[in-house]
Amino acid sequence: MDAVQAANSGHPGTPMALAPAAYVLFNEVMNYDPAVPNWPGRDRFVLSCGHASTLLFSALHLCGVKQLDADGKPTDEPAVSLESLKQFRQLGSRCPGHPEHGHTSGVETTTGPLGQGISNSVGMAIAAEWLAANFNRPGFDLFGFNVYALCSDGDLMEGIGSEAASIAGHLKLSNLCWVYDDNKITIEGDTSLAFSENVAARFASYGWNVLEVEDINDLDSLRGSLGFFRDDNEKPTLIITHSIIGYGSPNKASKESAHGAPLGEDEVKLTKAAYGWPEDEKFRVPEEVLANFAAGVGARGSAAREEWEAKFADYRKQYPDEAAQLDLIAQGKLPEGWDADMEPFPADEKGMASRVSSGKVLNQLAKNVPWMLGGSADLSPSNKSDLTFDGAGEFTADNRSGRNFHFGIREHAMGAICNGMALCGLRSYGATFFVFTDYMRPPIRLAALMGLPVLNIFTHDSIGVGEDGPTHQPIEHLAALRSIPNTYTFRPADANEVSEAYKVVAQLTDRPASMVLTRQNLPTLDRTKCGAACGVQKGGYVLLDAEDGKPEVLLIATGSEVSLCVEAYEQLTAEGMKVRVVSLPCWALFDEQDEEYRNSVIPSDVTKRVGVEMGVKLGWERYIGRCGKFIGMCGFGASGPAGTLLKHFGFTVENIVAAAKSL
Ligand SMILES: Cc1ncc(C[n+]2csc(CCOP(=O)(O)OP(=O)(O)O)c2C)c(N)n1
Ligand SMILES: [Mg+2]
Repeated sequence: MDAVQAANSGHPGTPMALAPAAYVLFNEVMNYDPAVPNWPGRDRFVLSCGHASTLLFSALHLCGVKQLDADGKPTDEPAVSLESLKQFRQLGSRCPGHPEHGHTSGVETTTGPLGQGISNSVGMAIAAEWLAANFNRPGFDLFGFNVYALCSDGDLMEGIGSEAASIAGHLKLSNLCWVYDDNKITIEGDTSLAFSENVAARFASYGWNVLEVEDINDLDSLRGSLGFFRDDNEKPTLIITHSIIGYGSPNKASKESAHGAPLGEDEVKLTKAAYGWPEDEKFRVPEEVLANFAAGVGARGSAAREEWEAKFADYRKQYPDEAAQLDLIAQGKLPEGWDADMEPFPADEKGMASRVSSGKVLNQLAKNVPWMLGGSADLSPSNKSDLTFDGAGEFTADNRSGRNFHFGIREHAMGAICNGMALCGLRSYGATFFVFTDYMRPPIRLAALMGLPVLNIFTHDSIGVGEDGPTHQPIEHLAALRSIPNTYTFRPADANEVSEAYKVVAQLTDRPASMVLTRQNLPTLDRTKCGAACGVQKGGYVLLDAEDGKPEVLLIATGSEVSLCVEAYEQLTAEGMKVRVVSLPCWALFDEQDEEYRNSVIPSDVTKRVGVEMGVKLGWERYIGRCGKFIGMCGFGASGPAGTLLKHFGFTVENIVAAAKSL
């Protein structure tokens, strides 16, 4: 109440109502050591209703969670001091409007967009199971942590919440517990305005245990339900709790006005009086409260963590290789020899689709990075995203050690589940058709915001899809993906560019990346004649150049259009024009290079430029300049054979040649 009032902005009602659940979870139930909030064996807590952020910040404060330094080492500094709480929602405060992972230690994931947190929690529960299956040994139960999420009506109304719950039930993730705050209120008023389904029956049909706590203030009932969850090994558990938003506020309790606005100074006083609390004292935290948390979560957590560490020290002696792998996972590093199998592809005029080379390279890489795992939203035969080497296996309800996932046709949840897996140190990837990035933009954005190195494999990247038609042909998607800050979007031109792009992606620690790949074949360029594919590591490079290195015209392209430019180059060069072809597979990476390099690839004094990409022009202006020509898409595609479509929309060598000559 005080933090929201001081900020004159925020959401007081839900934190007030859910305090009992946070208290029981943190202080009595969770295996969690506030002194080492990144201990790998800890239970995870996700506040999916991120608007109730002061609840999490207060819990972290009361538990005495320590802030981690940049290397992940705990410091003496509290993650959330009382001073930070007083600075709620102010610039630079550890208590921002919504919980931000990486900013405030103890915040396991960034939440606020409803439905994302609970879906991340599914990925975390999967990670717990996968780590246990692959790293636990007899007598060494290092992993087996539980994942708890607090969620609200909005979380369960959002489609992504249903997708995530459905797959969690299917996979029988019995280490997953959602506590649902059924408070019958959202921003516009009573939930009956828009939400009348039987949530309990819905979750039962998903294959969840469903328990009910009539009054969230009934701690024994909460304890009993959480105890049931911990004893059950069959299914995920939903605990439906009933709470009153703004509980304790004489005039605002149970009203939608308690959701998203400060109670007001007078009402805060009245509420404190109702609780028997000194009315005029703000941010009051009695010593005995801190002592209670220290004796609860503090003592229990440090004992559990120390026991785990002692066990891990023994494990290290008996299983040094596994322990070394776990060290790498915790540090976000790659094992030695991760790129040992990544061989160059020989030149080949017929070549292969970049989805096919991606499948090969993914397998070469994943073979040597044992914690690289993922799958597709029911399109793996098309996405070529399966790991096919011996021992890769499938992750199912009966086999937790497998590395191939069947996310089902649930792109949105797939993205968020991959984020949850990455938050536990796994190198996760998800695959689908490029056009369906629209179904998973929110988790891509959150991965970027959190700096998670999640990989997206997107195939069928253009009108080159052909007969499936405009519903399946991405047009604005490259521009849309590139517009997300802190992401790398690669659209490689041939198999060797694919391989080089994967090398960059594998080494990422602080951002997600997308591979945008073709369905149709692409020639594998002859690198004895072209610039080396390792130029991909700079985002863009000179592929072919004028003989004297002083071109009069630049042909700039990405992906499948690069080989068209190569043909146009040959024609134009034969006709005596001085041409350079620039392959620009990753704009963001290219833009990070110094001015000298960028100018050496796209010289500022060569203003005759042609850009070619089967997408919208948006963004191309900065590479082709004001005088440049763009051959791209101005509207939607069409259904027809790919070759016909390419001609129809102007993606031909003749058209590129003509554009170059017209400048
Ligand atoms: C995806 C998404 N849509 C909309 C919002 C804006 N928003 C914040 S809270 C909320 C609904 C509040 O109702 P509920 O989820 O029941 O939370 P309560 O007020 O009960 O805590 C909405 C629509 C959001 N945060 N995320
Ligand atoms: Mg609600």
